[in-house]
Amino acid sequence: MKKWFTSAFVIVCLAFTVGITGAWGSTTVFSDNFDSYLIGDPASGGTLPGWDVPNSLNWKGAGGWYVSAGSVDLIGTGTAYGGGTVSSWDLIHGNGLYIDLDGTTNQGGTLAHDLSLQAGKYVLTFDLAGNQRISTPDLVTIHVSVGTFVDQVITRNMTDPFTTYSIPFTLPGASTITFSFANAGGDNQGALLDRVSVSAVPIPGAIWLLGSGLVALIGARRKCRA
Ligand SMILES: [Ca+2]
Ligand SMILES: [Ca+2]
Ligand SMILES: [Ca+2]
Repeated sequence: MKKWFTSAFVIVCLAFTVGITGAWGSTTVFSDNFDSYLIGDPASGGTLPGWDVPNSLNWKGAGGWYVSAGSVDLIGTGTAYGGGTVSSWDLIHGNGLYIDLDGTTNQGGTLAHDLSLQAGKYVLTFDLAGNQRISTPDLVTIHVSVGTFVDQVITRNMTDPFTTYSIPFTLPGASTITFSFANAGGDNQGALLDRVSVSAVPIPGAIWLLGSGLVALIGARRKCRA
């Protein structure tokens, strides 16, 4: 009888694990790594007069992104600074393009995006790095408007690498949310933002089913002992 329980327990545990793995397979509903935007594209405010190389300083936004306060820069691979080398503004190589959250107007920027979502559980994920240039730390407020606001302040020091952060939130009903990243201060050297995504997290029904399976098994075992 003991053997039967051990085998059954192993099977349930395996199913439980598979169930969790499958159920946790969240669906990405929004994703942007900024790599698709055109450097120097005037349509997105990319080219400033008098600069001798294409650049996207004081980026106006594209792909649904907009700047609601201050300014931000679109920098990274292939960008350059007034006559500098092409890679001079690629502060952390290997990330394509990314955002400097404090543009070139001495006003820390707020970069925002709207998104229409159904009711449910979600997680906002993004990578944030230090400014890589000056020692003053950057404070970034991440704001998600979901009826009741979700705010999180993250501090990044100068040499901090890209680190992934996640902010979960729940939408009680279908609505359009706004998520934004606001860099405090204004010294033209802001925290760096890349790989922003929003994923729907399904409620793992399989866990409940398998959980009740476990309860039943424990009950059966007790019965058997008695
Ligand atoms: Ca990128
Ligand atoms: Ca800047
Ligand atoms: Ca700064």
